[in-house]
Amino acid sequence: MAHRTPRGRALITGATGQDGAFLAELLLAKGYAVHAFARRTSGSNLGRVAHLLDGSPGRERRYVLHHGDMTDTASLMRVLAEVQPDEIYNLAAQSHVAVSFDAPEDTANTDALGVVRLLEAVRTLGLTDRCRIYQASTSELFGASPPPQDETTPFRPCSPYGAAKVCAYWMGVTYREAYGLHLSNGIAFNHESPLRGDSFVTRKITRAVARIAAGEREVLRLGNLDAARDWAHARDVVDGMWRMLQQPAPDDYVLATGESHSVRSFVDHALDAAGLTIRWEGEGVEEVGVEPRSGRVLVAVDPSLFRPRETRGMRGDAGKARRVLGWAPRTSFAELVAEMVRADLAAVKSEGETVVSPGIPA
Ligand code: NAP
Ligand code: F7E
Repeated sequence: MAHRTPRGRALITGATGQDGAFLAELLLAKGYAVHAFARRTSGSNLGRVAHLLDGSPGRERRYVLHHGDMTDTASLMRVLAEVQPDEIYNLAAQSHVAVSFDAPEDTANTDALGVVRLLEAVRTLGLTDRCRIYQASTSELFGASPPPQDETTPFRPCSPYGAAKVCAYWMGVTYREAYGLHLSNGIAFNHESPLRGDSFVTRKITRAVARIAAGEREVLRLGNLDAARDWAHARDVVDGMWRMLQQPAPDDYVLATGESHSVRSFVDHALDAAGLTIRWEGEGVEEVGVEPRSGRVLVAVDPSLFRPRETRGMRGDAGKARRVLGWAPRTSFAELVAEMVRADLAAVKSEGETVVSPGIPA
C-alpha cells in the first residue's frame, strides 16, 4: 500500500482517552506535530498523556495541549483556526454504553451534535479541502444485526450511545458527499489495553483478578457473562485509523479481529494469566466462579449490571481494511488479556508497596 508523506499537523479530540494516548504515540513516532483537544476539568484528566506533556527532549514542542469541549462551538472554532490541522481524529465521546442509558442527552450532545459542530467548524473556516477527518464510529452501530458484521451490515443500534453514533456516522457521510470532505468512518469493534478505562468490562476484570491474585478477599461482580465481543488491542486499531487518512479517497472501514469471545471466557483467560483457576457452577443469575481448592466464590453475577438492552454477539469482518489499507490486527486475544493482567499485577504490587511501607519497597 502506498502511504502519503505525513502531512504535518494532527488534531486529536478525546486526546486524554485510551485511543487518544495510543494515537498520539503513533503520530509522534511518524513525525507529526500532535495537537490535543481536551476538556478542562476540575481534576486532572491527563494521566494517560502526562508523559507527553512533560516530554522527553524535543517531544514537548510536538505535543501541544488545547482546552476545548465538543459541546462548545466557540472552543472548536478557536482551536481549529489556530491549529489549521491537516488531519483530525475525532475520538471525543461519552463512550460508555451503559452510561448512555442514564445520560442519553449528554451522550447525544457530545457524540452526535459534537460531530455536527466539528464538521460545521471545518466547513466555515474553509478547511474542507485541506484537512482529512477520521470519525470514531463503532460496532455499536450494528447493535441487533447478527454477526459477522461488515460495512454492508444494517445499522440497528441498541443504546442511546449506538443511536448517537449512527447520527455521527451519517453526518460524516453527508459532509463527504455534499462538500467533498475527506472523511472516513472507522467502524471499530471493541479494543482494549492496560490504558482502558476501569468501568469497561475487560479492565474491570483484569484489575479485580490482579487484586485477588495479590490476596485480597474480593468477589468480582459482573453482568451478562454470555455477552460476546470482538476484542482487539487499541495499539492495532489506532494504526488502522491513521491508514484510513493516508488513502487518496475517503471511505468507511470495519476494524476488527474476526474472533468473538464471551465475558466468561475473558475471565477464564485473565485468571489463567494470573496463575488462578475457577470452576463455573450454577446458571443465569445464580452462576458463580468457584476456586476449586477452597470453594471460595471469586466471581458472581450481579443483575443490576445487566443493560436495558444488549447487542447481538459481535464479530467483525475486516476484509476490506485488510485489502485496501493493508491493515491487520497483530495482537492475539490471549496476548491482549495477558498484557492487561501483567500491567494490573504490577500496579497492585506497586500500590501495595506504597501502602505497606511508604518509601521502602518490599
Ligand atoms: P475513552 O477512553 O472513553 O475516551 C473518550 C475521550 O473523549 C476522553 O478523552 C474524554 O475526555 C473525551 N470527551 C468526552 N466528552 C467530551 C467532550 N464533551 N468534549 C471533549 N472531549 C470529550 O474512549 P476510547 O476508548 O479512547 O475511544 C475513543 C473513541 O472511539 C470514542 O469516540 C469511542 O466512542 C470510540 N470507540 C471506542 C471503542 C473501544 O472499544 N475503545 C470501539 C469503537 C469506538 P475526558 O478525559 O475529559 O473525559
Ligand atoms: O461491555 C458486558 C456488557 O462496557 C462489554 C465501548 O468502548 O465497545 C465498548 O462498549 C460487554 C457488554 O463495552 C459487565 O453487558 C458484563 O455486553 O466493556 P463494555 P461495550 O459496551 O461493548 C464499543 C465497541 C464502543 O464503541 C464503546 O465505546 O460486557 N458486561 N458485565 C459488562 N460490562 C461492563 N462495563 N461492566 C460489567 O460489569
